[in-house]
Amino acid sequence: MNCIIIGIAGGTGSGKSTFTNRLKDAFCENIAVLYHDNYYKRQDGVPFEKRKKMNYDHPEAFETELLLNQLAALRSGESVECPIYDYSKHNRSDKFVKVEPKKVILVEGILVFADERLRDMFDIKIFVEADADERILRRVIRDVKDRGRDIEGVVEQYLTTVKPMHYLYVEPTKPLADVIINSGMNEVAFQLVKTNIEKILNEG
Ligand code: UZR
Ligand code: MG
Repeated sequence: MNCIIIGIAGGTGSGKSTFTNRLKDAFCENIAVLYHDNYYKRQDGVPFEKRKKMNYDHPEAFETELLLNQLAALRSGESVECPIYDYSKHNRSDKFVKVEPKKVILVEGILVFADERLRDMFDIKIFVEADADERILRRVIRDVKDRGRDIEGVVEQYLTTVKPMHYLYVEPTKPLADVIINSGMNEVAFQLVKTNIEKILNEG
């Protein structure tokens, strides 16, 4: 199947999931969306207290091979069963979601440009940028409200892994992007990308 794969990367809390989900809401069943976060490696044998302290901001934390295989399957017209991650457990859940092949596929995640194989699959690479202070503020609120964390834990995790890994692995992928968007809440950028996807979908 002739499809366009769009990679959406950016630091934690930059608004890339918000941006991606708005596109998903705008196009519903007409596009497919894969989240790299759902492909964090299974950690079934690791106790919860240890899982809590693991480095999830390193490219090795992901089972990127599975994402690559599923993207290739979608591209050849097959549907796939995508894993679903559970942040409150720091582990993959036992649930799956069926994703059907579509003409436009979005792939979102902090490190989707850090893997050359993945990068090579993208026809369009979008990096969502936001200042570090805004990102951490958003992250604190989100992790406490939606991901079952406490403030002390979020701050410790941010300082020990999230921040250093951001500068080692996420930020250096910014120059690899075709487009850099100034925050995922940017309405003008959203409309530009949306119009572009509409054009691709209407091209028969
Ligand atoms: P976004 N993450 C967790 O906190 N726990 C997990 O079990 C798996 C992932 C975090 C991860 C990364 N970091 O910064 C973030 N840590 O999820 C990526 N530590 O998600 O881009 O939505 O912020
Ligand atoms: Mg996100």
